[in-house]
Amino acid sequence: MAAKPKLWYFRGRGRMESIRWLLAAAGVEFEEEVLETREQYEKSQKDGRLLFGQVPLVEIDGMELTQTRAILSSLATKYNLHGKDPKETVRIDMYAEGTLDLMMMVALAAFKPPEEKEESLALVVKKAKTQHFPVFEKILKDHGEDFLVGNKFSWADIQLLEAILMVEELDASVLSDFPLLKEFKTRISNIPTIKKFLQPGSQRKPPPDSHYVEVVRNVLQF
Ligand SMILES: N[C@@H](CCC(=O)N[C@@H](CS)C(=O)NCC(=O)O)C(=O)O
Repeated sequence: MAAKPKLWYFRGRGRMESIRWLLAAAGVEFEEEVLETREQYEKSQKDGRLLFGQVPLVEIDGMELTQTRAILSSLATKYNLHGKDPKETVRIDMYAEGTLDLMMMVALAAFKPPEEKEESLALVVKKAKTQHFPVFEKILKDHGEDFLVGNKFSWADIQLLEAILMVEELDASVLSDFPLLKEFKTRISNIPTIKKFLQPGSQRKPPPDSHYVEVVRNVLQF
C-alpha cells in the first residue's frame, strides 16, 4: 500500500488548509508533521527539504512538493478533480485562484494589529459580497448545473465551499443574497468525504487564534 501523503505545516489553516480540504474531499488519508519550533524548521531547511525555505511541504509519491498553488494543482490532477480537457482545467484554475485570493486575505489578517485586522476582515466580507460570490452565483445560474465546471465535482467546488464557510465565520448572513450559492453549499457539504471532513475531530483546522499567530511568528521569526 502506498504511504499516506505527509503534510508539513503549522497546526492551523494558513496556506495548508486548502490542501487538507482537497485531499479530504478526494477521500485520501494523510498524516501531518506539525511545525512548532524554530529548531524543527531550521532542521528541515538544513536537510534541504524546503525548496525556497518555505512551507507548506507535502511529501507524496516519493516527492517533496512546495508552493501551494503547484501542490493544489498537481493534487487536483492526480485525483481527477481538474476537468476533462484544457478548457475545463483553466476554468477550474481561475475559479480556484479567485477563492484562494479571498482566503489568503483572511489568513494574512490574523497577523495584523487588532484595528487593522478588523478592517481587513470587513474588506474580505465586502469583496466576497461584491466581487467573488456574484461571479459564482452567475456561473451557477447561467449553466443551471450542480457543479461549477463540466457538471462534475472538481477542485473549484471544494475551494468555493471552503471559502464560503470561511467568510460565513465572519458574517453568518453573507449568502443572504445568493440563493444558488446557498443550495451549492448544502449540496457540496453533503458529499460524503466532505461531510466527514466537516465533522468535529477531523483534520480540518479552526480559525487562527493568538496562539497560532505566536507559534508562526516564533518559528519564522518575524
Ligand atoms: N509562494 C509560497 C509562499 C509560502 C510561504 O510564504 N510560506 C510561509 C509560511 S505560510 C513561509 O514558509 N515563510 C518563510 C519564508 O518565506 O522565509 C506558497 O504559496 O507556498
